[in-house]
Amino acid sequence: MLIYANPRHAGHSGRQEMYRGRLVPCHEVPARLEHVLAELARRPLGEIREAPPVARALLEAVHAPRYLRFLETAWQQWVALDPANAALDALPSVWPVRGFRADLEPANFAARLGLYSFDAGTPLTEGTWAAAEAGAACAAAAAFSLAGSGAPRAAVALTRPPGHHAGADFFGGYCFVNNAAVAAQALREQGARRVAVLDVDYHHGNGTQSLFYERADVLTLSIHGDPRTEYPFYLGHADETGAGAGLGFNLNLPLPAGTDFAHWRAALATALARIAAFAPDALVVALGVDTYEGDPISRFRLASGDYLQLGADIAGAGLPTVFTLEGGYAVAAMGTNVVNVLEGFEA
Ligand code: SP5
Ligand code: ZN
Repeated sequence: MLIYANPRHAGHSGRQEMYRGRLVPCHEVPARLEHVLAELARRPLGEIREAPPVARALLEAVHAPRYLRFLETAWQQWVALDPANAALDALPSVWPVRGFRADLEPANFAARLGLYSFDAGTPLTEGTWAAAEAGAACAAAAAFSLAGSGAPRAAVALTRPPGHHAGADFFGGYCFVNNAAVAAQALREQGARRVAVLDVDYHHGNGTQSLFYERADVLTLSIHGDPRTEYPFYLGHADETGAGAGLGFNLNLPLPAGTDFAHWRAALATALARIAAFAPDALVVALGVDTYEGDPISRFRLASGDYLQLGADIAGAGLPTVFTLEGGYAVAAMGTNVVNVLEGFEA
């Protein structure tokens, strides 16, 4: 398999996220990806490459242009408010909920930060845009690498920050640019007639679901902690099945906190059966390993060895596959768990 690494990822390094009235250290840290790279050095699975720049038109096929323009210059605007802000992260604290105007872009920076976000857990830092854009470039390059004769069966985008919570015009859940959606859109644009996006992160992929909710050419599926108790709460329920032309092309498989691999794997079998019926030309896997039993913010009970089977089950779909990297916060186990999925896929 081909692996695309993001050379800019470490520039995105948040200090603190809001949790229960306190600012606590960020869970989504650069060391996560360094552990994956270290494990890939121990267990090589393929050539590791850098990606060429991502086309703006591809980003704009996924995200609103005004959102991308905001993200590009948000850090500079934040520091312009007060030079002392350079030592702080930008964290939103005000949002336009039901009944407010979301069509207007406020002049006030804090108001724009809130307009384009949905939580106070996702700090925007000096290197956030560069990291997110370079991560999307990895996702696009991974998708494009699967075309043509002699193409590999699978390509991996080592994306950081993650992407699956980001929607057309909002960031949140540690995500800014939806890398899995960029990969799916790139696959469509290079000729795949139908693409499935399977999200195995502990948290529902609300951004990916919302981006494709009214489309029949991209089937979205997510296996995740039940949003009645788990983040992101407001989306990811079983009765969300798509709308308009996309009706029937979204499948949510929420599972209770405490779910072990045997029960998780049964949900995966349901998802894979739906994918087989859809008969896509390619698959995108939004690969979070926060389903791990040791994850500090999640409550499934997958063991490190289970990820080998998970990868093998996904390989059983028999499809050209792009992996994007999503969550996983047991930092020291991150390399083992991610590389186990990829090794299981290859076996
Ligand atoms: C990509 C991804 O996995 N995003 C997850 C975002 C979760 N944000 C909410 C985290 C709540 C933190 N709870 C801390 C519990 C400490 N015991
Ligand atoms: Zn997650």
